[in-house]
Amino acid sequence: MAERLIMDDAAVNRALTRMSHEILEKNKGTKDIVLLGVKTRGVFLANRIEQKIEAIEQVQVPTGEIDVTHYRDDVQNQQDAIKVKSFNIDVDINDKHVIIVDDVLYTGRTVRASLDAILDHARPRKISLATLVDRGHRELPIRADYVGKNIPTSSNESIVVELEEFDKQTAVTLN
Ligand code: 3GP
Ligand code: 5GP
Ligand code: MG
Repeated sequence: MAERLIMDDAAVNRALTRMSHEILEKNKGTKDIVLLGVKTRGVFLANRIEQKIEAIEQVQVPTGEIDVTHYRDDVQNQQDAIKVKSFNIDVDINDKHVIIVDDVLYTGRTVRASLDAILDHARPRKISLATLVDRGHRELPIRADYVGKNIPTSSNESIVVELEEFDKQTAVTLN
């Protein structure tokens, strides 16, 4: 199947700038906000949003990362020991407004796993979701509060997200 460029570097940057403004507008500033990036690329996106918010508001929003590999309901051998080990949030999220940041939202199972991981260990006041791409096909009642771009896909297509912090360039392509 032919590759199709959906967002170039500038488009990704603009989308993240808009999402940062939306976060600030909807929450009337940065109070109590904590950004949690879902490994791998969600972590870099959360860092980019943190930097944009700092440029706009001169406030550093606490930003951490979350690895939900062992919380996914389609992963076998989920032992509690592994669950505890995989929870590695180094910021205090109790009574905070946690914004989960991920690259692609698809079935919603990763977000469900993130909610599970977070709520097993803390009680945030509120949890929201930001995603660079929403490709549809939800299997759970989950939606994003902040979306970079809605990209309708068929199940056999895949969205490739590249970020220059991790890949050789920044781009979103449909394969
Ligand atoms: P990420 O670590 O940036 O999220 O899930 C591991 C990687 O595989 C992800 O990188 C994601 O980009 C890529 N990927 C591509 N298609 C899929 C898919 O359908 N499901 C999952 N879980 N990951 C996918
Ligand atoms: P979900 O759990 O919602 O089905 O999928 C979300 C997670 O799987 C995201 O963290 C994302 O990295 C990955 N994912 C699912 N579909 C795709 C896709 O088409 N492209 C990419 N890059 N990642 C995907
Ligand atoms: Mg991801």
